[in-house]
Amino acid sequence: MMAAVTSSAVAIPSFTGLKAGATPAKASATAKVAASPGPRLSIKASLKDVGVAVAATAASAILASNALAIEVKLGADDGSLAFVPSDFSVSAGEKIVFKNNAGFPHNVIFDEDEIPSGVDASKISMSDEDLLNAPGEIYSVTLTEKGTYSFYCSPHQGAGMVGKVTVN
Ligand SMILES: [Cu+2]
Repeated sequence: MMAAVTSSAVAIPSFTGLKAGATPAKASATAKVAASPGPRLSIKASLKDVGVAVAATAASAILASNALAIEVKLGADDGSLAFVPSDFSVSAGEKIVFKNNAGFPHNVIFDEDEIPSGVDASKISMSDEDLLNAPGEIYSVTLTEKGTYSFYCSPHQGAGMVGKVTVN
């Protein structure tokens, strides 16, 4: 189990690192790097994650390397109320596709107090009344400001359906 956790957690930063080299960094994002806790914290957090998220995280990293997008399941395959993966990294400008998987309806709301300053939570979140009801339904968002973003599913926040993405 620990070996699987380590390899999946390392796969994501090394992949995003490759893309960062291929894509010129936006000048506006440069100032944010110093203020950000950086990717190290998120790697440590990922290492603490255990359970069903692990295999799915590795699969998502493979998907991302092919499609320049990361897919996040809404609801785990075992039906538990969770984002899978729940803690991940993307490159600035990489598309994040949230896809209904199990236990819906779900939505995706970014926490206005836990996103980089200057980012408008309402512009990256679904509407609070909007829900993804059908199997396979998706919500896509692209984040361009570097930093750490927390998000949750409003119907299931109390049940622990929360997540975090680090934009590098
Ligand atoms: Cu939900």
